Amino acid sequence: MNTSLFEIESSKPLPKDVFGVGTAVLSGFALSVESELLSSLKGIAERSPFRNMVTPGGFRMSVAMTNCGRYGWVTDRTGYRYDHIDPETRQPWPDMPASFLQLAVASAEAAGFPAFSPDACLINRYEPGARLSLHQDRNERDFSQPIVSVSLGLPAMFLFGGLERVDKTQRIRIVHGDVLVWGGPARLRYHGIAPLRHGEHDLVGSIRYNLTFRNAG
Ligand code: MD3
Ligand code: FE
Repeated sequence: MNTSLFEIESSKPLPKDVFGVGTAVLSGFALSVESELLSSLKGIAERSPFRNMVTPGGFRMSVAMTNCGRYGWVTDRTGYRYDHIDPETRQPWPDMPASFLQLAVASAEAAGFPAFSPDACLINRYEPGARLSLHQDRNERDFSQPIVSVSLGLPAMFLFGGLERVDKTQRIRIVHGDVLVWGGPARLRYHGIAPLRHGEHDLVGSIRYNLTFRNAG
């Protein structure tokens, strides 16, 4: 068990609900475990490499993805789904590393979701210019479970809308080590990432990674 995570948790009041009920921005919450996360990530990508998936509409995504855990999120011409098998390797996705699981559960708990049980971790890799257009995450079975997002590497502009696509969006800059939690009434809010700006991160290089932990069911 990594104690520094809990030192952070108990020593600082956490700014919650900045985007409304069910949201929490835990600034720097992942910093104390950054090297464990990055080395685990390397091991995952060796077994299930990052790839640019194709949307049902036929577009190649600018964000490259892989997964770990019991389920992985995939998209192809037939649609979006969670699958136990990586379609590229035809093997199960790599196990979720203990460092990932521990951070995800501690983050959800700090945000007021003590029963989070992630069985899927989608890993997004952004190169400069890559973006994720406004969408909802609704392929999971149980919307009472939150989503936990961990950002590593280059900063990003996060777009956060409402329950309808047309609702106005707020933006915040998220940086290396930030953890965001979305649950309850925020669980189905639209969100996205603006095109990644060029830059260089000391530890990660010219890349942004995002780990999103979910209970896919
Ligand atoms: C708000 N990823 O993988 S994480 C995704 O930074 C995704 O790569 C973005 O959106 C990224 O689906 C944003 C933050 C996030 C994730 C899920 C949410 C915010 C959310 C679900 C509901 C509301
Ligand atoms: Fe999403």
